[in-house]
Amino acid sequence: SKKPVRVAVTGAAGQIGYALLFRIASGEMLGKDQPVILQLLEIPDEKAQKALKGVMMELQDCAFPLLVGMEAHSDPMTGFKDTDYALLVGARPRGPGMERADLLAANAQIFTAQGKALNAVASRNVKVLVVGNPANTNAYIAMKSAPDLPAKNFTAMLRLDHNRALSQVAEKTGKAVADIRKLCVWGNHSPTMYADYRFATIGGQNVKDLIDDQVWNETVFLPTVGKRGAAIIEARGLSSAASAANAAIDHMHDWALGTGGEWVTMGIPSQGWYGIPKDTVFGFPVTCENGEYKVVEGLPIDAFSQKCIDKTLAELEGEKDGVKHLL
Ligand code: NAX
Repeated sequence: SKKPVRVAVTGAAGQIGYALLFRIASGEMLGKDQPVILQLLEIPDEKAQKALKGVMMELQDCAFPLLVGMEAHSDPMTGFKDTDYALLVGARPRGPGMERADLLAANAQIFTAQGKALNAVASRNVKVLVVGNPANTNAYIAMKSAPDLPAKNFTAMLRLDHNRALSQVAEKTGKAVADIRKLCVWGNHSPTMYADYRFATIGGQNVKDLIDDQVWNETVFLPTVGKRGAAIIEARGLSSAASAANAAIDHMHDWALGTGGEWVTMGIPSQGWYGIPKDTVFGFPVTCENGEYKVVEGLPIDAFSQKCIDKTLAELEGEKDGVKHLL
């Protein structure tokens, strides 16, 4: 049997953590033949640590055959020891009266410390996924704080936006989600993201021809995908959790085990692709193979798409500027 791998999850006692950990432990993320050791991180706060113990009791009660070890931590320097996969879910939410700059600063502190800890103690091949918002900028901060690790190993979650876009296209065309290929989402995990079905196909047919409605694209599709998080909060009274956890599973699963040539979206540090400045953590279409992602290059960018990409990029560059003095 395979050697166990170490999977660290921060914010383990939170909403997303509760929808995520059981699926990692059951093998849905890394495969039904891959034993895992969970390294669970929460803030030192007594209530959070107690809640974490409760989640661990439930994990234990599932008697997952693949769950061969489990640890509770409050310090990333111990929590990330030898970690192979790190899912950074915990972040500082925006409190009442909190300015954007305060939010960026509070999260910069968390992700600087976590980046430094990964740099010091994690596996040299650690694959990092940042879920906690602002996800792209938090991934950028962690990456910049871990100079001894490959920058390409730091990623942000755009997969929920990608999956939301798939479902909207399936609903609009009356086709099955499973048959949609070559869809992608560019940019920041925020309402400015640009979900792009120009290259998408369904059973060999062009989605653009099937829909053929730029007004729908601009006035229904993009706002629906972009504001889906807010719509979930409005309906459920709580932010997306199970769908976010599902997207995190998809992201790590595909990165580790490959996409068989299919496109998915990952937030990754740019190497200059499509004119996105180096190191900006941006959503790109990628394929994955042998544990590595590869950007789909050479796609034509029309004027409308360029405008959308410029807008989401400007937002990200603004966030980057906002944390520059903290790095
Ligand atoms: P919760 O508030 O339910 O849970 C967050 C948990 O993280 C809390 O238990 C908290 O104690 C813990 N935490 C905070 N700082 C920590 C630190 N420094 N180390 C370890 N643990 C820490 O939030 P939840 O609904 O689980 O959402 C978590 C994050 O995901 C939020 O930042 C949220 O905005 C973000 N999201 C990102 C999405 C994406 O697509 N990238 C979508 C869903 C979600 O909104």
